[in-house]
Amino acid sequence: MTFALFLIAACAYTPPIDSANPDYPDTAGLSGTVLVSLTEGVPGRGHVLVYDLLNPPPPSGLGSPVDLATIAPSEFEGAAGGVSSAPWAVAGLGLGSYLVTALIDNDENFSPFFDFAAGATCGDTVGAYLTDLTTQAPAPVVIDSLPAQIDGLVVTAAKTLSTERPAFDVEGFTLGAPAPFGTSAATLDRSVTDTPQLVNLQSRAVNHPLLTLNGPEAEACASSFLVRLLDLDQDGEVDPHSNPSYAALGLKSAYPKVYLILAADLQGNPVDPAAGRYVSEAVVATDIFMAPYGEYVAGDSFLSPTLPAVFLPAALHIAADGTETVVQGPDMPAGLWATVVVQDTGQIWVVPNDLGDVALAEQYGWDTEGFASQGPAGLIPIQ
Ligand SMILES: [Ca+2]
Ligand SMILES: [Ca+2]
Repeated sequence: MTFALFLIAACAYTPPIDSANPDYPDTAGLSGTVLVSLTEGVPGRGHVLVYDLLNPPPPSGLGSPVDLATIAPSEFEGAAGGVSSAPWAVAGLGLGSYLVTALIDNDENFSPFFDFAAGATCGDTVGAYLTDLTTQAPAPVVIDSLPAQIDGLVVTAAKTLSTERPAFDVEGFTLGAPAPFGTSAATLDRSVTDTPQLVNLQSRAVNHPLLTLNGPEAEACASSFLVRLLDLDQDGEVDPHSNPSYAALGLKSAYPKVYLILAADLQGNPVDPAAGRYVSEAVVATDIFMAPYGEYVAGDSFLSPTLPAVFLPAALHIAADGTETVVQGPDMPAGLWATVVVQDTGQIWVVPNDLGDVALAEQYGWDTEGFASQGPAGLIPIQ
């Protein structure tokens, strides 16, 4: 088997298993209405996605849904170019706190069964069950006793995405500075701490029977990286990274977020899930976009076809029991690492993914040409 199984378990979308069973009483159900607000057209297929609050979806986490309700386009009532509504319901939930989100798949290319197709594309409308409509803050739904049934939850989907998912290839590594200023390197080295090491990502097009993404050159819905140079305190300077030890290195706060996740050892043997997860953040090298190289200032957001990210030889180890430990330098395991890019729209792309799974492609009769970089070859070696 390939790395896809690991990825699904680790960071990508997992097809939810609805454990609803009317004969099994100790579960909870949720139901309500989805309100979709569009400026033109009618809603496509709707998906209400339920997440564990402790494992939230991007951009605040890398969680996968624990349950899903699908709404056929014909179930929406309302006029074109206005507000439409439809009922939704899920069942079989356990105790816990949940986030409820909505994805209206207006271009009909969402599939929960393949990781590369299980995300919101440009033109889809997204939203959530909200605390209040002013702050747009998602509200947790708490289930503190079983059985339970909570009805009347209104999920509002009013944000139609104008950006595409950030599909990318791993272009290579440089030492000292982003390409073309740095020196190219064959791999990343966890023992090198005195010279910045960069992972260079290149956005790409996807032409596949289940998913078409424009390349970075497209005028609309380009599959570029949406870079935001955060300046939340509005002092004219890009804010320091929220992690103080990263900020001490001069790293800044910006989107996209780039995460490396250990997938296999250097020989390609997938990691044992029982050993927990290793996650390292590679921080976008914002300097490349600012003077003297670039033209952007704090607070700007713009599309870039390339994304250099600084690799720091440190990772968070999340044990199977949830215990978190930071490992640095040689204590960080050598191996092959997957890459996740998270935009602040919540859109993500993961390499490797099912596009590069040759066995899966053969099973479904898909063409694998052009997708080798989306398979195991796209894993990043860290020695
Ligand atoms: Ca879509
Ligand atoms: Ca600032």
